[in-house]
Amino acid sequence: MEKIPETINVKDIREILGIIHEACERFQIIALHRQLEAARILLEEDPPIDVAVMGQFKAGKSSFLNSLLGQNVLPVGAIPVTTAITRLQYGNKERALIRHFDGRMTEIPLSHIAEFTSEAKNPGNEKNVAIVDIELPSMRKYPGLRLVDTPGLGSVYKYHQSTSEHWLPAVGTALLAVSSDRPLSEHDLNLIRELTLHTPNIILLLTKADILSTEQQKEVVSFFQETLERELRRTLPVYLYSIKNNTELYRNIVEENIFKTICSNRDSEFLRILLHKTRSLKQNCLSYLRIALHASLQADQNRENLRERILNEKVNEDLMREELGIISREHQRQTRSLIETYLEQFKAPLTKKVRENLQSDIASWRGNLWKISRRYEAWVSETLSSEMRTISKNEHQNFLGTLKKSHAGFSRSLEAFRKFLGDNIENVLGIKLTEVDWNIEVAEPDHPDISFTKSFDIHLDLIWFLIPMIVFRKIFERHFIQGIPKEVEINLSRLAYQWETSINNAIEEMRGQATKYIHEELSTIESLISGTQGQTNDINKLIAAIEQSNI
Ligand SMILES: Nc1nc2c(ncn2[C@@H]2O[C@H](COP(=O)(O)OP(=O)(O)OP(=O)(O)O)[C@@H](O)[C@H]2O)c(=O)[nH]1
Ligand SMILES: [Mg+2]
Repeated sequence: MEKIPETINVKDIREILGIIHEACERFQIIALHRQLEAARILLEEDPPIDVAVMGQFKAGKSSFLNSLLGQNVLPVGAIPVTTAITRLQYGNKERALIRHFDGRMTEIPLSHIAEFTSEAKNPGNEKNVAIVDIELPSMRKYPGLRLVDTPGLGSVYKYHQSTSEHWLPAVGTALLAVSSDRPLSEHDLNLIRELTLHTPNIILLLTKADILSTEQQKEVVSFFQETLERELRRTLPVYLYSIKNNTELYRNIVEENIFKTICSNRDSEFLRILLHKTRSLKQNCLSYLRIALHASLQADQNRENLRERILNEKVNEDLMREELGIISREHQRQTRSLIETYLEQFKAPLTKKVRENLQSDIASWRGNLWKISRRYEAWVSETLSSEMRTISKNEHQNFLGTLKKSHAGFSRSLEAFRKFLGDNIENVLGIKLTEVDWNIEVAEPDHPDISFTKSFDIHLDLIWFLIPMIVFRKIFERHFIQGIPKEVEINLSRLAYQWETSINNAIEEMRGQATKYIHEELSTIESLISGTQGQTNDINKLIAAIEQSNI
């Protein structure tokens, strides 16, 4: 007999049933719904213990119950009869309540129950009877119990079998009726296996014992035990019954050993049954969850494989970053010399032009050396700034070589990346990556702010008061004019430097765009591949929670 550990209480059962319920909902374990519902009803409604008589059709189930009650309440017959689950419990007056599948309930006189529970009057359960509840004063002798008559198994009426099987998870104690003329079939063994999931109490009832001699009865009983031992590795109590011979004797034995025992320990029996159902649910739920876990692990593995095959070394983000970095550095390095080389052609004509202008302008400048020097500085600054602005405005399109080349480099690199990624996705998943416009916008470099600053080496003008201009004027004029080529060179070089900074910044900006494209694309793909993940953890948590329960 299954022991109830002292530490077990209803709270623990409620808790584990809650977890099992959650698991069933989460993973659609429909197979356990009936079992879970049966346990929930026991827990929430504390109903009487359902002592159900089950077994093959025509085994004498209904006859046995009538005989027990000393009253012909249930319809019996030589052909398959019982068509609906019929529960009998104590009530101070006789009455019968028909519960229909649609929730309707009707009360009928007890004498009319065959209209609803027999195949002859309710063929194929056309009246949609879910359960018939009968209340009888004679049930007073079985307090806390409900006797349940069930449709027989194995007859031509498949509906009878499915009705009983559907009800099975609700069973409290099972009396398996086996007729003396058909001792223990494969059906009976299967029923025992099934019952084992739902109740700790299975008792064999050898009905129609009158058709066997005492010797044959003994033979049948030992045949039962041997078969059970061999097939199921267990023994079960066996009781005899007959409505024809020695009925009184059989009834007393059955009442004393089965019914009285249950009635006098109703509460602990009830808890034992609930505990059995809960443990069975626990085991079943665990085995379903292990299947789910297996599938989930497989899915994780598949996802990991997919990930590796799609995001392989060719579409590796770090490598792409590196490649884009190389492209930008390679071109940025050349920007300055490219511009300087281009500007070379302006040097001589510009020098010539500025010199000539200075020559003609300087003759009219008056004042001492200090004044003429300031004038010179202002003149050079103004003239060259304006020349540089003109060159910058007219020629800057010719400075953009490295910008254009790096744009082409980035675009090629992105295109190759996108192709590898697309090919991988197509190979692995068989789907095409949608075309996207991956053009890098050419960043327009800022126009540098061109302005000239003073660039004298020797500050002769600081000693202007010592120098008589009347004598040295020509020398200084020559000195200023000779300084022009250097001024032109410095200005052109500065122009080149300013454009270099601006262009290289633009290249850098394009590299940023390309890196961002790649990052976003890979993150998207990655999250799509691993999007469905997360079940493994949840399943493991549920398994652990169920295993930890001390039920
Ligand atoms: N000889 C003998 N016949 C019995 C005994 N009990 C029942 N019968 C007969 O067996 C037949 C079937 O009895 P039921 O009680 O209708 O059997 P059941 O198991 O309820 O049948 P279903 O409801 O169709 O599954 C009837 O003809 C009964 O008279 C018994 O103890 N001895
Ligand atoms: Mg019957």
